[in-house]
Amino acid sequence: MGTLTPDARARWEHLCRTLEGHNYRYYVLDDPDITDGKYDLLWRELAALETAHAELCSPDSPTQRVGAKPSSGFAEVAHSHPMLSLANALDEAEMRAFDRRVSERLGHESVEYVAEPKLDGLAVSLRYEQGRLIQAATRGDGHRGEDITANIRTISSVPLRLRGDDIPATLVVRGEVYMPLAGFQTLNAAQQARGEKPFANPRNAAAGSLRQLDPKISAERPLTVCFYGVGALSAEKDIQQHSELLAQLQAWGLRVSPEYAVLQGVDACLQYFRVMAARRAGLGYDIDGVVYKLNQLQEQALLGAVSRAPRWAIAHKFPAEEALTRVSAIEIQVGRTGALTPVARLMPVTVGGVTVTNATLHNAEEISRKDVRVGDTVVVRRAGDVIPEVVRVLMEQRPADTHAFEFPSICPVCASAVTRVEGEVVARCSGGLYCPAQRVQAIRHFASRRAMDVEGLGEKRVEQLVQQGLVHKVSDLYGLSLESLVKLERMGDKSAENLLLALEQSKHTSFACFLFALGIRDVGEATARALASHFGTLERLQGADEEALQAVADVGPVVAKQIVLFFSQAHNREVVSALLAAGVVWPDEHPVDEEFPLAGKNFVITGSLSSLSRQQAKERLQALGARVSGSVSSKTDYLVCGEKAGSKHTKAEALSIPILDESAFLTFLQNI
Ligand code: 5U1
Repeated sequence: MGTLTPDARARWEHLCRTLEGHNYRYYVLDDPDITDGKYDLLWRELAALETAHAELCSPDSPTQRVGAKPSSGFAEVAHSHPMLSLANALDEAEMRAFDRRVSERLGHESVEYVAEPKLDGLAVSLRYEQGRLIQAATRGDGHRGEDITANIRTISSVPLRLRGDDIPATLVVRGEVYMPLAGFQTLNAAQQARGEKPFANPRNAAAGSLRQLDPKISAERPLTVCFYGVGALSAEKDIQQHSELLAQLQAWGLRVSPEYAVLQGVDACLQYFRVMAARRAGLGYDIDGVVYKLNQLQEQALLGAVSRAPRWAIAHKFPAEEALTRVSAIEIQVGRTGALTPVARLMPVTVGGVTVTNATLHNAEEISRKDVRVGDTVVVRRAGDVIPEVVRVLMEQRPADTHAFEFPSICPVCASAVTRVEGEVVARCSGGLYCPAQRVQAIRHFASRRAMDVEGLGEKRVEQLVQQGLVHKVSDLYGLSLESLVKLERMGDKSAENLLLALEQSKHTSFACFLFALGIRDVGEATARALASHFGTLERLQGADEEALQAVADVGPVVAKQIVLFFSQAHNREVVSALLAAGVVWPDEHPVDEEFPLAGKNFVITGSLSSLSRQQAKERLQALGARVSGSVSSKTDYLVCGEKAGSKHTKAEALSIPILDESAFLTFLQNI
């Protein structure tokens, strides 16, 4: 190894900068100014210098995209700011309705939007600190994703360092990783040549490529990325518009869609949609619609978000793809809550690049309205990730010997009576946890990733445990022994040990995951989180009556009733006690109340504040345990009101909610 001369270091620096510059022109600007051959020469010179002088090696060097070693799994990453999803508009009327809601809320005649194609890939979040890529994560459940940093670093269009001299201290940038069609076709040809299964579509290929434990495999896959927003941006920059933000991301070296456009009003949006639909087949990558966002960031902040999606953005989806096939059987599935869902088993058919063999028929009413029968030729449709559905029957092709489907009056799994509550379309098995199908689904739900996260408890395994009588209720999982497990078919010593280990590990959970895992009717993840942060402890939650429960922002009368009903039933209380006795624990939601003096309090912030931004005010309140939401309701405890407050002020007055102007708010914070 030679001595490192100042000249060699300077040459190394120069080569790194030059190659970064060429990467930027090629991947971000789509305007290369050097041939591939010349680029290769520079790259090799850099690699040779680094081989000769190991001390030059830096993780940010353009040669270092494929260096990481395979790992044994993906670590979990908590998103500092939730990764939201998008509400959908499925046709022009829904798009116009969205625009009307936005215009009314803002009090504007015509709204300015930014439009861009909706890429059919995987959402990712990248964190840059002092301009360096330090972490990349998948969306996961929006709050926690998987650490895919090593794989993301192999994507050439992802800068390892941001460009320019006005780089933010922190930038969390959000975008979509996808596989262009040309790369997808080459990859599939290579898969087939090796005798391996081809990927069904570019999205699956991109997902499979990102989830490789060996980054060298990801590096060989033709992935690219496009960024469309930020999760966090330290406050040095004064950016007022989403279009400015996109231009700034591009200037920092982050690829944004070359198709984005600023549009005035809904008609311009619909015209953009029509143009994109016409251009879709020739774009060279899959898109499934168009995304519109309010251009003014202040207006985005004013509208806020509901549950998982912002009110200031929408995805206008292209119509779903359809195909014809034959129904070979109609079966009934029994879900976790006993709901009976009729499912059509179909002759395999490809719809939008995916083979479909089952489609939902939703419920008894739907099946009789559409009159779907075994032997019928039907139109099936799939749109995005949703379960395929039977749209209609081609009556003219119906064979002579078909029979109308008779919806069962007893559960096909446990023979309990099927009941239907007045006014509800869903028919349910009345067997409760006596019904093995409900038990299997309840246990599957309990063990699922977003609940207790027990690896290795798939549907087949749970069915086996239930059938063999080893598990009757979720708490029995923690009583499983090695001896009983190894007696099961297809269960080796190693798998049994792994399952016991996974069960042991799952005991360390969070209060919210535990609540979600219990499978209380109507308590989804968001509600479980809201309950956990509001009540802090299981004792307080169990002791809450319907009125106290309704003080939680996500909880209305129906959900409150379900929660009270759940904890009033002796068998549920026994399961909860057994789980705690088995060692299920979670860290305190509010370790010391003095640290979270505003826990359980709901705030809304409106108007513009002069001494701090609304975001800063929100963060201060959240740090004190408060919940900050976007709209005033009877559950709001305080309205913080800056200059030019509008309808929220009026509504808060009407509901007699305490209103804090800026100076009262600052005094309030000081006195806490
Ligand atoms: N192009 C684009 N895709 N996409 C997906 N923009 C965009 N924005 C998103 C998502 C989930 O979310 C933000 C509006 C929160």
